[in-house]
Amino acid sequence: MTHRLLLVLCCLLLVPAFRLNAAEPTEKWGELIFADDFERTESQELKDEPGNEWTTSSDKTAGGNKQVDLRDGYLFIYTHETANHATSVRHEFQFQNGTLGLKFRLDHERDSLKLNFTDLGCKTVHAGHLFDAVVSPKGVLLEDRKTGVMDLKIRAARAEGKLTKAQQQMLASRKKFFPMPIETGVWHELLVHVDRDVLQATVDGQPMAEFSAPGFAHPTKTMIRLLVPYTASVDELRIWRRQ
Ligand SMILES: [Ca+2]
Ligand SMILES: [Ca+2]
Repeated sequence: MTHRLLLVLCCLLLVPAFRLNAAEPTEKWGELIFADDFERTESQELKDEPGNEWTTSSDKTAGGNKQVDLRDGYLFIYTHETANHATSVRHEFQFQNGTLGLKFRLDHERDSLKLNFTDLGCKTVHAGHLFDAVVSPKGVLLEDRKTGVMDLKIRAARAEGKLTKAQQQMLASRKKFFPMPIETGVWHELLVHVDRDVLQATVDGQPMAEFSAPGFAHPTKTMIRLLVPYTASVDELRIWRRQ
């Protein structure tokens, strides 16, 4: 029994802490409300089984084919050749202001990883879309979709090709791309800070994107969706709540 206890203690000590290149104390990001290091395996390798209350879109968008694979202590996400939509990997949480951190790896130039902040209870938008932070080998995109392309009235006008000039200008003001090469094939650390109407992203400790838009201030962010159109790997996901 004592040996087992020692083994457990040793394992706990060996679990790597969330390390950041920037020597910032994480305390100022608020209360840590969720952490996942993906140090587990499925009971089978035919279907998605990410565990820890993650859900995936594979039954709905890919005929139930496996698209989310726990491997070597991280989560590999890919979109099956028969899928009709980017794979979505979802977890509930709740904050108004807070920080989401994770490690990610993109293996190909076409790869990207979208962090889609969601509130399925928000009825003015399509499918709960509030805003996105998207990383790709070319840089980071920040986009308010709540008051932009996912607003139901804007979405309908867009589908009918009836956007006014003013609406087009408004949509252009809801997103910003921050170019910066992000090396493929290696792990990076991403932090996304949400504070009122400001969204900020750092990669490997470098503040590289900051943008303000009204949708970021939505009071209840209640779900994160990781959206992957090709492939992406994630690990050491953390969520801190400030408010
Ligand atoms: Ca891990
Ligand atoms: Ca696996």
